[in-house]
Amino acid sequence: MAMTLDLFDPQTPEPWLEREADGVFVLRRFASARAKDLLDSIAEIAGQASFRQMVTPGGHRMSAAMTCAGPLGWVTDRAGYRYQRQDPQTGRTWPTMPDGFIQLAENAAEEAGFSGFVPDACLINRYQPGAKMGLHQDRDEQDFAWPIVSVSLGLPIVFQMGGRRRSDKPRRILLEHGDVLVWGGPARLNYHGVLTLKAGDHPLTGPYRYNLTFRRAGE
Ligand code: MD3
Ligand code: FE
Repeated sequence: MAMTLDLFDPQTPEPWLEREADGVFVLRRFASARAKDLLDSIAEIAGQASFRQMVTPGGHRMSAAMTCAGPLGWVTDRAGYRYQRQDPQTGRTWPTMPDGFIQLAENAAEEAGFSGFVPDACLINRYQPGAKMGLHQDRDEQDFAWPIVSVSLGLPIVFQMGGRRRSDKPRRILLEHGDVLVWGGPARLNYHGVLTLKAGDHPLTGPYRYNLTFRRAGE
């Protein structure tokens, strides 16, 4: 069967841009056409650095399973949150960030007005039904002038976009397969999280939702 690129195929919709706030954009379906490749890469990375549920400094096991790719990886344990070059599970460096990841992150950041974004860390979150991520800030990176680019794959989830303070009432945004969030500027340190993943069966990811977050963590 000949492979053709059909612009009217609902599996490969044309992306569209939604501005949520100053410095915050959702590039709807921006990663749809590349989703299969991204998922193949995730499986390859997980073969070298397996998904694990890390422990917070407070001693709670996170409900999302995580792994990383790139020169730096984000970890948490009883000692704290940090970026480091070694996977604590193996003592080896994290798997290489695939070129397709870097390209996607750079392209998405450019669309949202952040040119020259070169990630040095990709945190991969895997949510199973019941998993969530409470409101938090991402502030372990060195330079908050760089945005964070997040890619949603698989089952949909409700994202909570909070404000500067934890007490600011969050807005709810549904993130679906292929959506890319670019988050920078004055909103970079805003609180955010996701509600509990509901059970489902996605044609490409089965019971899971994956989230890739691309960061510039070092200098
Ligand atoms: C807003 N991940 O990995 S992605 C995280 O769906 C994280 O897995 C969530 O929060 C997830 O830290 C949300 C969207 C996102 C990522 C980073 C941000 C939003 C952000 C950093 C600052 C502000
Ligand atoms: Fe975060």
